[in-house]
Amino acid sequence: AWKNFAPKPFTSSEEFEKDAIRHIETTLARSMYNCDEGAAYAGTALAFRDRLVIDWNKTQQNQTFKDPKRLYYLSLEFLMGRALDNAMLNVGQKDTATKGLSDMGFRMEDIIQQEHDAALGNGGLGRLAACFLDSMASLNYPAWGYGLRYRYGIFKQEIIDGYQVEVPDYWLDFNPWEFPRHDITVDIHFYGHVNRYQDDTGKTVCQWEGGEIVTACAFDVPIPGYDTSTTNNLRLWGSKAASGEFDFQKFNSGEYESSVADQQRAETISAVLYPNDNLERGKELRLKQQYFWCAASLFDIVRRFKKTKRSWSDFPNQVAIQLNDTHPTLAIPELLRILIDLEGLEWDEAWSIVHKTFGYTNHTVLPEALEKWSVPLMQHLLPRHLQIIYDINFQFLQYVERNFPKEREMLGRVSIIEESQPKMVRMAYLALIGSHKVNGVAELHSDLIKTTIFKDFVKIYGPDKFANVTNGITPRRWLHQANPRLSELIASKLGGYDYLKDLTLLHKLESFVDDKAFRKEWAEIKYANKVRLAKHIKETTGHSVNPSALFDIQVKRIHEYKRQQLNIFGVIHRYLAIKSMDAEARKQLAPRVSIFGGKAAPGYWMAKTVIHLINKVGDVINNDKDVGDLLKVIFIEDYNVSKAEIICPASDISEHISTAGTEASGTSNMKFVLNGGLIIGTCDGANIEITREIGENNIFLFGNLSEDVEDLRHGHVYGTYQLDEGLASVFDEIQKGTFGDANAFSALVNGIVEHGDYYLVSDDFNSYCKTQDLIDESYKNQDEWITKCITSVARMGFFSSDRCIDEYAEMIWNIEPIQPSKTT
Ligand code: 26Q
Repeated sequence: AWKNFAPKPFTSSEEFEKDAIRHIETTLARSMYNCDEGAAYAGTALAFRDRLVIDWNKTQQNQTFKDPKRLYYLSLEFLMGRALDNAMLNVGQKDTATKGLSDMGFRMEDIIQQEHDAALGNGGLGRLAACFLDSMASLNYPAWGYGLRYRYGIFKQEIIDGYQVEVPDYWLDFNPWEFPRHDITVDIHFYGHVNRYQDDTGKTVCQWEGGEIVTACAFDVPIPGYDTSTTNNLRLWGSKAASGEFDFQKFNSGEYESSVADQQRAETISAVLYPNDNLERGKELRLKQQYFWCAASLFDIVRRFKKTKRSWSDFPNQVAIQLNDTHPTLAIPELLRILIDLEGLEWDEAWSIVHKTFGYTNHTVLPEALEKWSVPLMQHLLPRHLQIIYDINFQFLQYVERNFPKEREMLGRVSIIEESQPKMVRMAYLALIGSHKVNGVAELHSDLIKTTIFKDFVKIYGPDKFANVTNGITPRRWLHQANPRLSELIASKLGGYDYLKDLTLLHKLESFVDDKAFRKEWAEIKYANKVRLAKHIKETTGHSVNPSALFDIQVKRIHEYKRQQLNIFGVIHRYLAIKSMDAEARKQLAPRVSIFGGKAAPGYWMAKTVIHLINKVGDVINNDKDVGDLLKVIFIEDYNVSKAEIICPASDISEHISTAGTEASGTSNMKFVLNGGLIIGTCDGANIEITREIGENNIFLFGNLSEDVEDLRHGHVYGTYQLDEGLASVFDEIQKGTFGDANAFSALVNGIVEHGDYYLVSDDFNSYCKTQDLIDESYKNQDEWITKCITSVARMGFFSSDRCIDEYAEMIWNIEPIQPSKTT
């Protein structure tokens, strides 16, 4: 029997110090004489990591032993942010470490901030995957994440002269949270050709030959759960050159340079995250990333299954795979290829296994975001997979033809292959056909996919193939860690922190809504959070903002459909109103700070123009003595997860103002309300369900409804277009050159005035401005305002990602939690 050398919980701050210092001196080989904050961070992280790793090993052992059905979450993005605070929360003993660090002359907040964000994602979809991992571990589900280990995450954004400049995000200098598994590798095949022949028994066999091999190497990241020892695994694949005979030959024959070039080409696959959010571009390297990661993950999953010596028909009873959007759709033909070409199963048998295994989550109805890949590219890169896709399509179309003999025109519409020039593979159709369930991410969105992009498929498969799972967020990071004082205040009223595990317990807060002392503390905490953000703004932009002003925040990726342009036009409108007021009228105004943040995809010119306009408008308004504190416009550079943790607790109002029917769900809306801010928003995505939960008196809704959007757009193009008067005055001001060269913004203005106003900015402008005025009035009555905030928080329990994961587990994955092992 092995002796148990597992590190015990720290019994004192001295013991923590001893451990941290040992790591600094031995693991990092650094002297304590020049221990800076970076070293203190490393020592702290490694000391906690030691504890984490023990639970991780035990969890994996326990899961191997019990061998339950597991869930594999395939996502090209995991937007994890920082890990240390979360590790301390889940391991426990943050207080002990805080004391220890303080004895060493450091403040815990500063040490936490030393960590580089793990930014392997663009926005909502990637952050959702990270919240899901947190919930799956916290609820003891046997679940793994599979992703790519990008060397460069989402770029860092700098604002120079009002323009976005992209800087590479090299984040792997020191990453104590990943464990390279040099022994876990998979060889991945690209290019080549398919050799089809008959074997001895007369059976047709396909062999994929030639081409090139790249090796996938596993890097594992522990995912600790809250208040449980369950620690799940996130496996990220890095690419490197295959070390086969071939390369040695090259090396020996003196082709050193070309063998190094091969090496670099292989490493390119996992080099960089594509920075597009809700936009697809058919780049070969992106398709290579997708296949590389799907093939490595499936090989790993199948290898694990095969160790248990079960029969193949048991596969869907042991394995559930969730596809986070269409990015991992190649996993479907890949599993078929493994079962048919490598394991010798018949088509029907293989197909039945495959479609019971997969579930597909759709995150968008925007046509420009639906993934399509050209058939010639697919033929070149993945010849065998293209054949399999054609086979799937053939079987599927036969089925449709048999069942709907009178609707032959439907065949072209639902075919996986779009008959364009060149032909294209429609990935969403492939994902849907290859899965047993398709889900949207909020009620409206799940309804919309059934009536728009997947309408024919509802007819073909019936409505039961479709489901809704409204998104959620983890309350551990987005309440407890981001807003520790609010979390503590809530715990003091609810008698502990159980609500962090069952967020619906928040409802008990409603009985304290009239409690004077509670309300006072609530207001003080919001103020303190605004001071914290004001400090950040001062340090990063040089601007001083008044923490007593109304903080109005819109932070998210910059996209026309999210309508940051509506917001900034509204700001200009407000500015013009202030300029035309007399001193008396100005005194009546509630001072406001309009805060923006978010990245534009580097190639998205219109989005970059919006950033430029926001900054130029800020330059003018912030320096206008007439306006003073009444209005400030701030653009926070490089919005990311760790900044969101400072920003979300500091809002009075946040903006979720997408054109109705375009934002699938949104999740920052949930983060802001959970932190005691109110929302101005459209009837879109999860805003609708937030309204239903918190009550319509507690949210500021405006604008046209999703069912009217189509007619309005049609009217713009075929009717006589009427620009909103208020918006016209804003455009006049821009045209005058008030915010610099008007030409710089002409595309933005013309898109609305001349090119059909696709996102209905003008249609919603008046309603938006009036609603903002309503907010001013409402904010003046601080008593009522705080009541709204407390009531809203009390009713946000539904939006925990724990609820969300339980719904997936029951409705889609058919998996159960397993008890963590008790042995020490
Ligand atoms: C596709 C092909 C090629 C390159 C990039 C992409 C790509 C990358 C990222 C396409 C889409 C994305 C990201 C989409 C996304 O974040 N969607 C958001 O998902 C959230 C979680 O469900 C929702 O809350 C948001 O409403 C939705 O916009």
